[in-house]
Amino acid sequence: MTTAQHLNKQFGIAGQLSFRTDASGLVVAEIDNAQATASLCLQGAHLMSWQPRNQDQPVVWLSRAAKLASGKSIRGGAPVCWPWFGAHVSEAGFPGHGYARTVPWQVVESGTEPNGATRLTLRLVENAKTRAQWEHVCHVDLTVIVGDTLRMELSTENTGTVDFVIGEALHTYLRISDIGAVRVTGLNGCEYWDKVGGSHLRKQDGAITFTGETDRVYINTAAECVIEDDKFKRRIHIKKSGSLATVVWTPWSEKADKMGDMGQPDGWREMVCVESANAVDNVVTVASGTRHTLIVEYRTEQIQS
Ligand code: TA6
Repeated sequence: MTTAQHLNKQFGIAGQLSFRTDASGLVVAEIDNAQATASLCLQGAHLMSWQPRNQDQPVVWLSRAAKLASGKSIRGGAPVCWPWFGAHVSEAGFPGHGYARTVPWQVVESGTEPNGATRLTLRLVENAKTRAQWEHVCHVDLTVIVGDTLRMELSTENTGTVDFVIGEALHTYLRISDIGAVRVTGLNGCEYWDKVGGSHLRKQDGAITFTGETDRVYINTAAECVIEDDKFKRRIHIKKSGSLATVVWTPWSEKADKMGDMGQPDGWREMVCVESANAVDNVVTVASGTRHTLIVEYRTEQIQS
């Protein structure tokens, strides 16, 4: 029996949740319920797509050039950045945004919520490779609850005897009509590290609009963000808890071309990242014997014309 067959037997839910083996050999969970569809690659606990049935367009964006491959990150979806965000503080050879998104996770629970949404929980599988980059003893779980809203809970439990510090993010790519036509609200007045052309501390004035590469880490903010998309006649609400940093990113054309996996033509114009994080000034100390959980809920709202 294959892994997918075992998972279908133990965690599958008829008419809602099934597991399949992708051509790459990676296992993918497919969620298809009355409220929404979603897919999640078990490697990295990487949610790749989410589309409520009342939406003409996906809400979570996946590059048309996204490739599933063992040990490689997937372009788009909601990559799990853990146990550090960005470059490792001292080890240049360690992967950017941590290793969690490129290692195996195992399914630990599935179920149906009272409102009919589908719940799936995965746990990062520690091994010699992960311990070589992170010596702390802990459990890292991701729970996704898929319905006409999407809830993601990234939980770090320190089961060891020593406190440790993590950086983390749900690095979510949201599907938009066009990067030049949307604005992000909710961060007015917040300080942010502008990472384009160095690293400069600035203050947000009004809504965020996009005219070029934008790579900002907003700090000390628990604010709900909204992506206002007049062309798609929708707002995407991003409400978080357990997170004090929000990252807003578009690579724009030159960086997108260099990355080579944003999908043609101009796939980069169809996405913006609004990432719920704990990073830079807002890394988190997880004391021995405690648990820290970062929670994000995404929902859409139609804009009446
Ligand atoms: O979150 C923004 C960012 O840190 C950018 O600087 C850019 O590197 C982006 O993440 C994508 O990173 P990735 O490792 O997924 O290519």
